[in-house]
Amino acid sequence: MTDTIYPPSAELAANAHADKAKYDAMYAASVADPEAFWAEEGKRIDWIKPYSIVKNVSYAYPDVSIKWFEDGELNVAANCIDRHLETRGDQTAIIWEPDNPEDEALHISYRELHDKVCRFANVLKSQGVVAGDRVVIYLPMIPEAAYAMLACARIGAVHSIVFAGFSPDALANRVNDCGAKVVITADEAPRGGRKTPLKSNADAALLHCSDKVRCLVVKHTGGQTTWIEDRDVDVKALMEHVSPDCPPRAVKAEDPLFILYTSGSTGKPKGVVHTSGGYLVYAAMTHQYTFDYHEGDIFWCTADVGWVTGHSYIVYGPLANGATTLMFEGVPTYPDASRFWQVCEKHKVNQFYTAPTAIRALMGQGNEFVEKCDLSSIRILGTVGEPINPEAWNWYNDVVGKGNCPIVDTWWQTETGGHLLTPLPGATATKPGSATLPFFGVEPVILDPQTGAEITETEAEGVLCLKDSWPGQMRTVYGDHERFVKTYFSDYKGYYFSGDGCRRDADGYYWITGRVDDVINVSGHRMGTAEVESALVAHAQVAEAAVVGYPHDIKGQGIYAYVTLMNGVEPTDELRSELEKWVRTEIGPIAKPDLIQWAPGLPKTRSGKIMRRILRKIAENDYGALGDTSTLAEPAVVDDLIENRMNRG
Ligand code: 6R9
Repeated sequence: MTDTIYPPSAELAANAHADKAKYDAMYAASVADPEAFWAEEGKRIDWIKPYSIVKNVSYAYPDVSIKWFEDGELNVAANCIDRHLETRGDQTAIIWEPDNPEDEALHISYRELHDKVCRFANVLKSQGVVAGDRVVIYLPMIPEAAYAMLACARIGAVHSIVFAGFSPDALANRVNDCGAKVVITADEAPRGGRKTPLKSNADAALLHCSDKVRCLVVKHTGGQTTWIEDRDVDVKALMEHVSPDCPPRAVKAEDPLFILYTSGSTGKPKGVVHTSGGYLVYAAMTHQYTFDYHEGDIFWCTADVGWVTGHSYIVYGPLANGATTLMFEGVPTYPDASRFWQVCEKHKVNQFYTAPTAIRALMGQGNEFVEKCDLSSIRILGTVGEPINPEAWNWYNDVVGKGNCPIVDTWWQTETGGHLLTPLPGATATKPGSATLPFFGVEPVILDPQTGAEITETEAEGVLCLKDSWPGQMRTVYGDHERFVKTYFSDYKGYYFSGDGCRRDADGYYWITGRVDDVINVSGHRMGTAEVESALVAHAQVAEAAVVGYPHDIKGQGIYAYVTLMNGVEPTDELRSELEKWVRTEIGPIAKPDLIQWAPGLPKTRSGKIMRRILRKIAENDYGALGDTSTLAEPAVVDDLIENRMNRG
């Protein structure tokens, strides 16, 4: 099969930050002499104290240590706000589009952003938050989420955003793991016309946290909430009273900027730590090149700030570049399936960045929702979060982009801080479904999963690793450096292991084939199968559970749970819905199993390990090829699961 190739138009190449010749030359320079390359690129942000050491990295197991610009000092918020005041104080920094299209959008200028962030920072200080303290942010997609992030950065506090769709339990676990001093939340989160009671979720979570944790509440909808004197603080009211002055605090390049929890192959989410200097340089640089961002462009990333994509490409990257960034409170299908396109038309969006799951869902609604909107402002389309199937890619290209907008399929991770594999709009010919080529300074390698040897032939298939560091790389797992080393550097010594499988074609293009560990990707959200399993077995009537992913038309992967009930418990449809509800409340709606199959037994090795490989095959209806089943303790279990697969629902 030959792939269709879409080269950049001559016009785009001529006006872009990089054409092919520049990409080739700059890429070669970036890997030939990373120190010199990043010494120069580091200057794209302002330093209070310039760095003299650029890179100090060891991938050597077990003494992994990653430092960039380590003797430099800066302030991230000053880079995202203050340095723009003189030249673009009145330019819009953030356009906020509310859930309900009848409500008014906000245009927040850099000057206003400065005022709000300084006040928010002073509110944090008034609650005793000092540099190095952790602040959990549990907010909807409202401007206060960006103010809170930047306020933390301004005073050197470390934020940890918990996605507003997560349950009280998930919130409590994160507050406790990072030892947060305050939790910032809102009364309610409107989304798609419905309201989530965020404050009451926070109340429920805080029952399981130290009673010293303060709760800062943004009154957003004005909905009723309980109020605990001495613990709860009305943020907006206090912002009116505090001073609008808050000098940015100089922090070291390697001081943490944020912690973001993400799912791994074992039960407990990991607190991914990103630091200040390298992260900001990398977020800003990738935002500029990948989206070919130019002065005056309106940039829209549809992610939630609860995910890394929102951190790097709604807040830090765009604001460091002085862009206008759009923040959307709602969902793609409310009030109807044209909402994304209406917002693009209304705000004249130039770069639009979303996830394949949203593209597939909208594609299913028909072209008329797109065609009735004027999308002529859009120049670049982007995708992130999971592999995009060529059908969705082509629809995005033809129907949304009218064949004129390059698609940047960006492969990266919470751990990587910014794009690692991506086309550049003016430089890279694209192929539907491929994340194409490495960004500057990034050295991907494909290893044989069994031997760990690097496959040097151009055409290769195996696991995707990185040979050396880039400034946006995570530095550690919060509170557990050993886990960091074990997770990413122990399987393939000397490399960063991404957890993804990958193929490299004859042109050297990379094609991500999906996770090779027990992580599944549901609508672009990472779920550890172990997390869902431990939620299920926490139910009194469940004896055992095994969770795998299976192909799902819209979500990419769906969650398939095999559940063994306690002796004597009847499998009923009521119990099935109860378990679905149970997982929703234990973790959050995104973790609800799509299918539950009752399993009297699970296939295990003689040492008691569940053979998920077999369960995945059954979930995929691929039982002709179960592979080696000779190590099974009780082979009959498998026949039973195949026979009874129709009782899944
Ligand atoms: C940014 C983000 C990371 C995992 C990653 C991979 C998958 C992300 C992708 C992609 C194919 C792309 N992934 N982008 N797979 N093509 N363009 O999504 O971070 O939530 O940590 O997920 O998502 O499997 O390992 P995160």
